[in-house]
Amino acid sequence: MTANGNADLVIVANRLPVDRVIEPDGTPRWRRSPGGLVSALEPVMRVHDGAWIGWPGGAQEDDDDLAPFVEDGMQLVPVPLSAQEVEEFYEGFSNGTLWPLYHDVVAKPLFKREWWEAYRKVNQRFAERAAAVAAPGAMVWVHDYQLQLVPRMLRELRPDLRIGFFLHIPFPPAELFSQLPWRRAVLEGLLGADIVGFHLPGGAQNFVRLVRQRVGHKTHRDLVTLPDGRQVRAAAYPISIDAADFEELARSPEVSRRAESIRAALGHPKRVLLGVDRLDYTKGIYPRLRAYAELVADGTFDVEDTVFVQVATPSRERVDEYRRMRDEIDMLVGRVNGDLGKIGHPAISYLHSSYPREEMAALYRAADIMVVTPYRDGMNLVCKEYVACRYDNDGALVLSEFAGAAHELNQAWLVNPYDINGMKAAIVEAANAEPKELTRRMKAMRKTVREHDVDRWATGFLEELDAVRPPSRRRVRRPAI
Ligand code: GDG
Repeated sequence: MTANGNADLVIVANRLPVDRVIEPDGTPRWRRSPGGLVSALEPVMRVHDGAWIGWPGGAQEDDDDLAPFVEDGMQLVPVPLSAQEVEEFYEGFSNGTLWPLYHDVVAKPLFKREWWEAYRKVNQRFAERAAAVAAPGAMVWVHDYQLQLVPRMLRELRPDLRIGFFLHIPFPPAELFSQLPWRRAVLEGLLGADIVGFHLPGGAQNFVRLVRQRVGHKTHRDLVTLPDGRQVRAAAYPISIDAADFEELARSPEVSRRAESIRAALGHPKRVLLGVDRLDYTKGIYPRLRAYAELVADGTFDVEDTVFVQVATPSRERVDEYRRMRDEIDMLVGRVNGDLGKIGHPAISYLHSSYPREEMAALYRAADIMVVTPYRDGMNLVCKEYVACRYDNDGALVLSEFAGAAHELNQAWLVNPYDINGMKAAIVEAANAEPKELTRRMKAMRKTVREHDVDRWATGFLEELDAVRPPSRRRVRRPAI
């Protein structure tokens, strides 16, 4: 159906919603990788005869097995990357340049010209795939920092399309963004879209200001007017989770039993603190564990009745900065447990592993205090998942003010992750809060998460994109894929 250009809605994202797995007998097969984005978009994809374009993961040198295919009613279009492109486009420019630059330069971004060239080339490939599958006048929704040049490239190929872009990470202030040698090309890439979406109004404002300063276009509030009269809107669309689905999972007898067995395995402690993050230097795992260790060392918490469970999901392990950080955290956990743990009672139960969704829900159910302390985070879904799972209106959330989610979940104990004493005080306050106080805060946060779920996010964005006046249908060039 859609491989010949019939898709009314095209999602363009770095990854496909499936992973390529090789069976023991050597046959490759596709396995669904469930995530918030795909479950939010699945219903609209079906209604719209949708297609999803993305990298299947891994390196595809001479692979001829990557033709578009249909899975669960969705047309999936793999974009292959060579080993060199994985290194230069994905690990290099996306995760070694843009990721740290957009997260407050928490780590030093590397600016390498060959990485930029790979980024341009791969973005062009994504744009060509999208141009080939989109129906005339279709909506195309491009996602995230890996694909910022796609909107412009795609508009050049298909001026008839309505193009939306959403950035899942923060958009930095002009002072930081301006370090990027290719800043103007990135801004112009994004301006190919009709709507450029961010988590927070601050991101949209940073973008509009940069467009005015660096590209010289006219701007008024959230609107940019291009020389040809076309208008681009920059606005905030805070992402969320499928709250009802998470709550249902948390209420299931299996998850409840598993939550109890987690607490039993921890020795029935009085108090369980929990951290769940991709092992990423932006997530503030180190200062959080340090703050906790100091509270154990000074006797505020006793390892006999309190434990901190930290799940750190392996991530981007081939990028140097991630390897260094993993070593630092390994050392910290080893030292803290060596100095402060007792037989059968480590201060920190550290798990460098990834788990099924059911296990995540059980961990959220088992935890009295969820500690989420990124130095900078576009939104942070983990804290919303915790809130969705606390259907008894209990449990405390300690949340960094530098996570996008802090703008919505302001009944959490908000902390500055750079202020260790401040974090310690907030954790102690949360640990000693009266049940009534916990209920008051959790009830309010649950209302927010329930009312602003991922479906509302996706539908809200797409309705606005749908309302964009279809541009003229001159020059419809559709490259073959
Ligand atoms: C980016 C932005 C923004 C983690 N470990 C496991 C697992 N997870 C799931 C969590 C959560 C998701 O991964 C992580 O989402 P976050 O939002 O916390 O963080 P990023 O991965 O950095 O996401 C972020 C997001 O995009 C969306 O726009 O909020 O700011 O950085 O859903 O539950 N899930 C399973 N096993 C694990 O071990 N099943």
